[in-house]
Amino acid sequence: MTHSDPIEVHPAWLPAEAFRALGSRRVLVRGEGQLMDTVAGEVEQACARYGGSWRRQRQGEAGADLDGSRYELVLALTRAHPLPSAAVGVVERGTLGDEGFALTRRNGATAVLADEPAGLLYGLFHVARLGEAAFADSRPVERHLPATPLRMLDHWDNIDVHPAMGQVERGYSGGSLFWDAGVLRDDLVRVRAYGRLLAACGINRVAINNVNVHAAEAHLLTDRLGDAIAIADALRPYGIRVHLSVNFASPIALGGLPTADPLDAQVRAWWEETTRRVYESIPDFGGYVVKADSEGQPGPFAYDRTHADGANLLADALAPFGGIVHWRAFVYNHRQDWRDRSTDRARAAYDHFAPLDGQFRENAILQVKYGPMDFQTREPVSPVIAAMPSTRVAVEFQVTQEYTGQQRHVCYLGPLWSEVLGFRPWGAEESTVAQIAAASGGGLVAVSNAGDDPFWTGHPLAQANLYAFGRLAWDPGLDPIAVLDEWIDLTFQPAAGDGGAKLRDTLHAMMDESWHVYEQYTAPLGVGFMVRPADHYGPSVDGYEYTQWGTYHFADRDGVGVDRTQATGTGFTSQYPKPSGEMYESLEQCPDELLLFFHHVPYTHVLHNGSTVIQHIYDTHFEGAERAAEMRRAWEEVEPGGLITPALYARVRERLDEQVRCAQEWRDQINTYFFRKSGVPDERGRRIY
Ligand code: GCW
Repeated sequence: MTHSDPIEVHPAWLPAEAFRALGSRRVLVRGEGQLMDTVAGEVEQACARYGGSWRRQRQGEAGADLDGSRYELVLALTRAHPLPSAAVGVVERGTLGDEGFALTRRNGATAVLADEPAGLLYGLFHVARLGEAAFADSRPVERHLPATPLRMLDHWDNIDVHPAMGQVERGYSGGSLFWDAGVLRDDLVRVRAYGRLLAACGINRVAINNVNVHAAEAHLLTDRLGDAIAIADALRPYGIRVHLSVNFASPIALGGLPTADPLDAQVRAWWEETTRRVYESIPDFGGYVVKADSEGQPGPFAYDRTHADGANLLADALAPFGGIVHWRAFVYNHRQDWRDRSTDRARAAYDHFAPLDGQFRENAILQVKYGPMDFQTREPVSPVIAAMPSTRVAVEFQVTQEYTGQQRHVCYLGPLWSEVLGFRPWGAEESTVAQIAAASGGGLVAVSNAGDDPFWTGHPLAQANLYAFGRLAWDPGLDPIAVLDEWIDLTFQPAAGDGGAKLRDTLHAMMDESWHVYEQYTAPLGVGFMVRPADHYGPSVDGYEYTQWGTYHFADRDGVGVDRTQATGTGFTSQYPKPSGEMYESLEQCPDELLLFFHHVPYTHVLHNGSTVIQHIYDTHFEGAERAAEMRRAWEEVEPGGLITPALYARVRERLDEQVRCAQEWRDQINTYFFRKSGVPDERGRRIY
């Protein structure tokens, strides 16, 4: 692959250079199975390129040349027999689980051990991440186990180009990796490469089609199952299992039944038989994802049944095969009357689902968006996460930047996710969101941002978000800035050397706080939205104010914000346990960044940071737009070369122009709007229109 041709697919965080260190060593690979073949294939390629040598040892095969001491890197299953000497006594067999691995270095050899092949695959990519450091000094035994076995991406890809939503709903990276205008792509090489990238950051499941399941897509379950089979075949070598989003009304649409009632015997039989056929062709099929009774999608309400009835129907069909149903909690009234101040969209998921705790089958997972509204730049953690102790709960993030700049703006989301994952609803001594999701057996899910764009993600720097989601799903305790560093070093490998230090500093300067910068120039203090309706890009302060969608800010001449308190508002704060509920209820304790999510306050209200709300709005908007301009200045100083190809440089540059323009537009519309509403001038006399 040349790096100057703009239509070449960008290698993202797996350029050949990432394998230089291991590819120039003597490597022994020990173990059988499809994933071991993948590991061996990776090692073979790397050694062919960088002059190393490698040997695959088969089960039971012995010989002088197989003594581990001849090798600088040994990748072996703990059940390997005989175990290469470098790997003897490193870990006790059976303690690393299905996906974990152990790594150590002693007597000049690095050993990676795993109980199962998937663990060695993750171990191999870990060695790539370490680069030369994997072969320097000695290392005590490190054990790496994922926090949760469920680390999943949802694609919102359509088979047919949807008239309003296009090939990929909320996709900003070109077309779908899987389908092109109604047909499965004939060449799935890119899908395999995608699986490789995902495995290298720790993802192990992908739902391939949009949760809004339209007519053609519903057929993936039956007569278009071939598409899913082909995609599963392309992803399987990297340990990734395929899931399908299904339409709840499928028994009617596909099965010709008069009903989709979850308690109807024929409906149950239809799902059982359909599911059995899926497993006949895809034995490692992951399961179903369902958006039901939400934004027009069919669901159990049509038959006076509950969401638990709906989810359990599918769970029962999947159970004999070890499959899972992900049932989404994104359910709310999208035909609200803006005049009605008692209905609060933020309350909806909890109101619908909390009473159903304990009613879901063991293989049903409730998939909850991280915030109560909809992937805003700033939201409190959804109260549903702490409200369902007897339910498996998965937390859902959005890697695709629907509300965070649509991959035209630099917005590194690692810090947002890390904050959510580390939040403790019951207070300082209690579980974090990440622990709740893992302990409940729910795991983490995110909407993918990848497409057929040559850079995968539209904005090349948005690759970091995909990488970071995988890494945080594997280990939610990682520092998101350290994860960014990993991504920089892998993607722009020469940056790891001296010449790259400046590039790394530049990327950190642009990206570390980019989420915060984006927050500064968009909707203030957690109030959310203020985006252009429909496409959700760019400012439109009142765009949603008088609509049916339930996303209001209630600004008038005196103040702004949504009163969600128990005392005087919608009572949403009562959905939280102590102490988080009390913190949000109290005007004094509520964190500034969420103030307008929970309270309606006068413009003169003084924040913890000492500023009034109105002055804070002006200050953050001037500052945010200025910091976006600084990002562009920083990038202008980067010199294309090495892995910063001219095409990549130009793509980032062009997007920064748009970010700077759009940030100024946000600044001016927001500042002007609030100046006109409040009549309060900027203390610093800056230009407001
Ligand atoms: O964020 C909203 C999007 C919809 C999406 C929905 C969902 C797939 O605007 O496009 O539909 O969320 O999560 O289901």
